[in-house]
Amino acid sequence: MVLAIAQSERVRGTTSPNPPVGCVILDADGNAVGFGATQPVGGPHAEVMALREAGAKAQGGTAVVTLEPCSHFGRTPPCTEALREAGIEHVFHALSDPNPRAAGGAKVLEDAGITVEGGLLATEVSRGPLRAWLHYARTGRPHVTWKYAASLDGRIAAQDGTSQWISSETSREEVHGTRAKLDAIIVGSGTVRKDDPALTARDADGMPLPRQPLPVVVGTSDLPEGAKLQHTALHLRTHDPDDVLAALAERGLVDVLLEGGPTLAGAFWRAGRVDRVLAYIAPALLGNGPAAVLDAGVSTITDAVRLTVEDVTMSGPDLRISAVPQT
Ligand code: AOF
Ligand code: ZN
Repeated sequence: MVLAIAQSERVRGTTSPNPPVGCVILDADGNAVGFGATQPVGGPHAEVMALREAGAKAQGGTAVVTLEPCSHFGRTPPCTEALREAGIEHVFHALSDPNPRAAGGAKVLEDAGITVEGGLLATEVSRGPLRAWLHYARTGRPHVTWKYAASLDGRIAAQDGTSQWISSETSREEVHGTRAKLDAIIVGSGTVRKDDPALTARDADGMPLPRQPLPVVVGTSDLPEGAKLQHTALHLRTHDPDDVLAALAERGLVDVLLEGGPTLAGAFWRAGRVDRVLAYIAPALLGNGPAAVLDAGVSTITDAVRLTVEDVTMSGPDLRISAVPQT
């Protein structure tokens, strides 16, 4: 399953609105003989890709998949049928498929005499490669990660507004890698006026990475003439997070990053539409600068938004914190 998760990770950001699923086929002796991951929409699912590589070696073998194999004719034929035809005798999966159209694969496989076991590394998969899609499948809304870089005292700029560069080069490079695996990046029109961002995913040399998320600008005012995002971004003339998310869901965008600034972040918090926080905290003090969120709807301590930290790691000299709101 660790290898299947690695396959999943490989295609993250290329499969929406479908989930990035990974699959490994073992032959009858337990050797890994086929690896596969979901192809872009309309293309083969992970199981079919892995079975193709395994060929005749799949006979009497085992399939390990991050999601329960689908049982339906969608844009592609059912994976349960492909597994059965290839002579697979055992299936291990991490998570059941929450999509009612595709679910029920485990039962179909068992009825065909194949042994099925679910729940393998379920937490790793549900917090990892399938997190955003699971949220989308359950709520119909894209999964929102709010990302920001701040000083140790929670400021995103100095008193005079200067903000380049709070976080380290290591952290900034890491953010570019993260961007390439996402469907969209959202910023407010205020950030466009102030910072004129390009919102592209670039490598260490500043070259664009092969996959680019859709830049999205939120706000009612026009973008300034000549702004880098003027002709590339989807401009949504609203301030309501739910309008934004509905527009993105309609375009099949599942995994989105909210990047700035503090006014827009506040609107998403007040609407309860932040699903995860990714904070880069630099070991610096800025004192009087603006805070990362402006008005999160908290007026007294009992209203504080409480989060659970999932992960803390160093990113160069900075701290990277991943946290999710408590429900
Ligand atoms: C799998 N393996 O690799 C993926 C699955 O429209 P379709 O035919 O592409 O089906 C999409 C649905 O299939 C999707 O909503 C999800 O329930 C499941 N995705 N299933 O067996 C895969 N990506
Ligand atoms: Zn399938």
